[in-house]
Amino acid sequence: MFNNKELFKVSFQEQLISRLGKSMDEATAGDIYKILGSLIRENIGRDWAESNRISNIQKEKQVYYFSMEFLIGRLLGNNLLNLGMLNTVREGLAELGWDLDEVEAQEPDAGLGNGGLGRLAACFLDSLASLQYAGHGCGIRYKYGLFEQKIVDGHQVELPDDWLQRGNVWEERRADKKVEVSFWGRVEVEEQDGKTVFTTVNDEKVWAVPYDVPVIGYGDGRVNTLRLWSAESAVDPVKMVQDGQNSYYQFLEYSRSVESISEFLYPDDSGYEGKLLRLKQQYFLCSAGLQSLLRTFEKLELPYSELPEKVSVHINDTHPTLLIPELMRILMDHKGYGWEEAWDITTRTVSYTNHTLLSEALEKWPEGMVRELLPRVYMIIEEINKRFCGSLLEDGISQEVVSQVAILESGQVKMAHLAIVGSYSVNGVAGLHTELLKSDVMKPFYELYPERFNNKTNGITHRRWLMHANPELSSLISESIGTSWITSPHKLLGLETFKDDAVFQQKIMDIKRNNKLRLAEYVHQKQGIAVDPDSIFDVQVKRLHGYKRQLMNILHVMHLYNEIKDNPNVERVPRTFIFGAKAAPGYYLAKSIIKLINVVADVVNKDPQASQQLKVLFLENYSVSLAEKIIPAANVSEQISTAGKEASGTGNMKFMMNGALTIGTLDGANVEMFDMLGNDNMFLFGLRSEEVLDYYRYGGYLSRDMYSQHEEIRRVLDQLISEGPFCCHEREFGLIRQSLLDHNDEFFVLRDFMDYAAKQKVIEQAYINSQAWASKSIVNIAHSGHFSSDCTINRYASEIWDVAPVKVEIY
Ligand code: 26V
Repeated sequence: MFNNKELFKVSFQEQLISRLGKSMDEATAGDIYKILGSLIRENIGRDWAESNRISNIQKEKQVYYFSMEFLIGRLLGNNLLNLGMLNTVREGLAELGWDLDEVEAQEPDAGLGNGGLGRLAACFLDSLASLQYAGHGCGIRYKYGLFEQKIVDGHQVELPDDWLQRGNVWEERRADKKVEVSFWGRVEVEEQDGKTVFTTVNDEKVWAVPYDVPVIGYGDGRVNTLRLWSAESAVDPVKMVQDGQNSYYQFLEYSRSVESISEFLYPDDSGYEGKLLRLKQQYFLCSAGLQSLLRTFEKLELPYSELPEKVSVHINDTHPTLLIPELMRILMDHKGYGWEEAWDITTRTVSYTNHTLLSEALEKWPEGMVRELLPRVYMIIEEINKRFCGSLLEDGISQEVVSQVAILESGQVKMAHLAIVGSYSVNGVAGLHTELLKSDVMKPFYELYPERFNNKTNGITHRRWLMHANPELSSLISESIGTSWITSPHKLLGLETFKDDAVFQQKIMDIKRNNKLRLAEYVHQKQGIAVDPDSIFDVQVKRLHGYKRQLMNILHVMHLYNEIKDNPNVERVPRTFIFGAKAAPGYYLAKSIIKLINVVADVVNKDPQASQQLKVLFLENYSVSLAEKIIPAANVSEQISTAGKEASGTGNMKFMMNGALTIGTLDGANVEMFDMLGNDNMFLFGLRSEEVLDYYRYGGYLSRDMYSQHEEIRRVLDQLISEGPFCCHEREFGLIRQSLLDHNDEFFVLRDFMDYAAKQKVIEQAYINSQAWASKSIVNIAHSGHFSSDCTINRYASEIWDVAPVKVEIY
């Protein structure tokens, strides 16, 4: 039906009448979206069922990717693309008087994630299904996703993201598959027939109800499942109230507390302390997800010793680590296995990805909190710790090392330690990150279990980030090298032969300009600011964090402003600096940096002289759908984190794939980009990670020296607090200044500033030679196939999970 335009138009109009009782001229964009969504759901129903059935009959190994975050964004356009129906639907709708882009914009973003980690999970789901792996997502159906950001008077204000308000066309509530999850209570230990039996009494039970979202692969018919769990009250209100002891008000309180479990996504906060509700969320996901996958496994009627051959459970960071003691609990308390056997099964089933080197981001929970909320799980963690430490001491490992690696230490449960001890694979997300895990952050563990550690450099799905976000570029690529790159993204390398082809270069430049025009139009409509499409679009979009150094970028903009004011007649290439970033609600310094960006933007954009050569934009509410608009329009990609701090970065890959050139440090996956691109095609600057580490270890850096040695630095730092163009926000900007001067500039902003400014000058010169620039841009696109998440997922599949693609034939 979707392959034939006329048929599509007829069934579309029929559905509109039968479901909504409306004709085409009465329908709103929201109606069109809803009908289109439900048509797709109907259309894939058979494939979805068939994928599940085939999985069951063929008894193939299943991968379950557990993540507290899936930052999916919108699904309509990508689903149509993967089903091969995008063009038919676009044309059909156009003939019915509707623009598909406008219809797509009706869909709220599913913002169930903070940033890189959550978006990675979403890209992985797309690749798993497109490569025909039986790999499913397991997460939480938060009622509220990551907050919506408004900028009011230059400040960030957070609003709730009520994304489900108008329903969700993609999800299917599966009440028949609900499971019970239990909290609190007390563990009773009894001896029965020579066996110790553990029973938790007086616990509080909640229902976990799954909502299934189909994950539609590109091309050949596999539809996997993203199962999102929602918490519902598990007691019968009539019974509870009739029981007498529990009043109506107690019932309401209980039901509210249950529903709060899946109420909202926690923002990734640098000053975050373990919150009870977050721990509840984590256990809720682990327990519900495990029970559900074990139910499926049990249909195979195999002994649990074969679980690792049939199931791979992957944990996205340590957030789902409670899965390890939970699986032990189920195997021992419910399936009758002894400790050794249960431990063997568990550690052969679970694998773990680390996503951060920042010590403050390594999860720890107060022991008392875990003990009270999850008494039986806590006993198991204690036993894992006791056996682990005991065996190390037996092997002659020193007490000092043992306390470094212990799971329970100083009244805390260290989740990364539990994850490493309880899994068979630990991976970092870029080469440098993995090396730093091995040599620094997780060194004692690497010495104990070297074979467990491996690298899997992150990736991004080229279907969303190139084909869907940049259709013109995709068409040009297919016209030039054929379409095989779509299923074999490394074939983008074929573009390199066009790097000196003037006609091709011109086409690349035209496409970029069109994308810039589209973004300019969006900006004009949102903010009323006119931007010059021939200026360099220089973009930094990502979460706001000290180590990502948006501060260095905006200080540099202030410096450029000063230069223009000093020498207004010097000719410069006009630049538009574009920022997009959410700061965690409790991260004061990050929020002050947002304010600074907005103040600078206001001053620069309103200055009749400077605004000819310089514009600054802060785009509100950075999200997946906004990223899809911004990234294809970028000329320069800012990847400027302090070396050794960004585990990988994935924005860097998205920009590269869309032909932007990177100014960056040798950090995260930038290192691997540089290995492929070299100095000709990437702009490198700043300290190397070893230098940064040396400074941390041995000292030797005084930020005040930078202030006294460099007039340019002194001037912008003083402008933060003095009368002058950017005045007067002394209190807020004073703190920014203090972080640089009084707290010795933790992220080496001033240390790298001059080198950064110099590289920016090189960029300006390079941009003037537009053909050479286009040529570099082509080289970037050509090499970006390496960063397709298809390549990453193939490596996870063969090197960690030991699974192969399974073709689903639909008859
Ligand atoms: C921590 C917390 C703590 C409190 C509650 C919510 C929350 C959510 C997330 C996190 C940890 C975030 C770690 C993270 O996002 N790492 C990023 O992972 C990307 C994918 O691997 C990678 O590209 C980025 O470099 C890395 O910063």
